[in-house]
Amino acid sequence: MKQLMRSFVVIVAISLVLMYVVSRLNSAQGYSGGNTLTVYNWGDYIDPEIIDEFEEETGIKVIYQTFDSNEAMMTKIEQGGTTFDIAVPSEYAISKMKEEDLLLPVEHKQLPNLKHINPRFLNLSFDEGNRYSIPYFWGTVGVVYNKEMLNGKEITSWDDLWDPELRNQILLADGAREVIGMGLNSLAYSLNDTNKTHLREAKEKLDTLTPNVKAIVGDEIKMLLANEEASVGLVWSGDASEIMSENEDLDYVVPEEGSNLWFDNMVIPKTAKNIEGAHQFMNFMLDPEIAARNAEYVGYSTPNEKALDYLADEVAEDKRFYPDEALTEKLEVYDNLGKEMLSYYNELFLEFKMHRK
Ligand code: SPD
Repeated sequence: MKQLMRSFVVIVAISLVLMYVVSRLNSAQGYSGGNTLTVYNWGDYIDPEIIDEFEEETGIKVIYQTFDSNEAMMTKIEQGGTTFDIAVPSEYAISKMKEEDLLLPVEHKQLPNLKHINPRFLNLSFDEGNRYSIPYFWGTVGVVYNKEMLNGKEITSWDDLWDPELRNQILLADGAREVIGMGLNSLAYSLNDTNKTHLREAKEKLDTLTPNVKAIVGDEIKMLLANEEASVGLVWSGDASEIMSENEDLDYVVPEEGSNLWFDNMVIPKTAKNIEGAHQFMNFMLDPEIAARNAEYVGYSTPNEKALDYLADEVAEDKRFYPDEALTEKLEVYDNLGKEMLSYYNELFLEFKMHRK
């Protein structure tokens, strides 16, 4: 009997050690579950103190990873090596991920703070009924420019960027749809154009912008423009807003020919291990006070109506970053153009990058 008892204790002890080793290995590899939550977000897109507060309040440990394009994010999620509990794709990527069955439905019952979102940002065509995605930030694509460096010259149109006086003065955000989109918009084509002749025309027009392009860069675009390393940048509105608070010579414009209106929403990938934690995280980010502080920190526009009460009036009423519906109706939201067409956009963008070398 004693022998049996001893064997039992040894087996229990070995099992406990094994369970501990497996859980350590899982968290070292970024696997989530139990008391961890793996969040996959754009770079520079959250106030780190908010993550700390979420951890303190819920006892959940956040493993945080970043990406710099929808394409990179989708590839990683499709490959499935690391499992994520939360990701933050843009609208066309959400539509593609839904199509590929990569997302779990969101339980609205677990999100009491969802009521704070302005209905204008709910039930959009890429995710009717918000079955799979919950608004995080929104904005436009436009041009940030340094009024002093341009000697008072204003930028109003995409074509202004082709001015020979801007030689080596333009920084471009590293986004295929944004850059090819600028070429398309400058030719009065749609941002969702799938006509290959139009797309090639847009790429050829972009090639002629090459002498003015100083670099194609990621999040460092903000630091370079704020430090006046270049006078003009093709940026997402939130990046412009952030650097305009650091350099008062900067201004932001959405060119008159038109541009992109985008939405970044939180989703739960199908492979998520901590679905309850994912809902807790979503609801936490939807809290008006948290959403306001997050917007203040990253510079992007919050879809949370109640959060606007916590923001300074000059921020919440700035039409450059909180354009009203009359203005946004003139802008285009990217469609999910399908795998083949998205690859074609990427191919043209790569060719444009090579042309610069
Ligand atoms: N540094 C954070 C950038 C996030 C921008 N998201 C814009 C998506 C446009 N499709």
